[in-house]
Amino acid sequence: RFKAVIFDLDGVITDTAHYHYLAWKRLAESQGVHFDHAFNENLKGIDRMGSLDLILASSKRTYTQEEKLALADEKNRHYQELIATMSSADLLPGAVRALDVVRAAGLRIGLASVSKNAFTVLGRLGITDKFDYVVDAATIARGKPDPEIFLKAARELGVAPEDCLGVEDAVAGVASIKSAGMFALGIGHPFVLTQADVVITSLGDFNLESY
Ligand code: B16
Ligand code: MG
Repeated sequence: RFKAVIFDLDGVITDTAHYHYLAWKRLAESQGVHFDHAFNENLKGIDRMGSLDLILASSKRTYTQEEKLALADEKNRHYQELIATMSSADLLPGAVRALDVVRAAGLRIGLASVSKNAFTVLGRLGITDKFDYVVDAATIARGKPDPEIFLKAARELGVAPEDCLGVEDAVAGVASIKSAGMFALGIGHPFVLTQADVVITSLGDFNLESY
């Protein structure tokens, strides 16, 4: 019944969430801010400057815009070091099979990641050519939970939002899909992704016919 499937990248196709965690942890601790996995959950799907603001809200001092940009840059350089050695071994279980099932069913395939490193990560994973359209995060004004990124993907794929299935692991991402008027498939836990229409543990359980 769908005409397109639009995937999130981090946490759905590959576990870059762990690399973001390591890079943010080092940055936060350099500013005297405690950082753990629970806090990292709040950052999933949130863009770079938005994530930095959430971290610095726990700092004792205030920061100028220039200082913030420098810190965001520092985090990104560390993140890029971490992802430089990624390969197809970093694909999450079921990811390639899900992409191939969608392709075989004749549906369009999009990628809606707010990460400005998404093209690099797709290249390292070796799956760039599996997508009909990849949103360039640099062209998006409002990050998730705003619907902009999923709506842009649908428009570029030439498919109406109600004919799209969105796949997301983050609370903010599922909210973005739902406010775009799409069907939301959550990857994770139903207690966390309460807004999703269906939640599965990983793409290993992806079954296009059942949504
Ligand atoms: P970058 P997604 C998001 O990607 C991540 O979930 C989030 O943790 C990260 O801060 C954001 O990308 C920005 O990434 O610093 O590389 O531009 O989940 O939308 O694929
Ligand atoms: Mg994600």
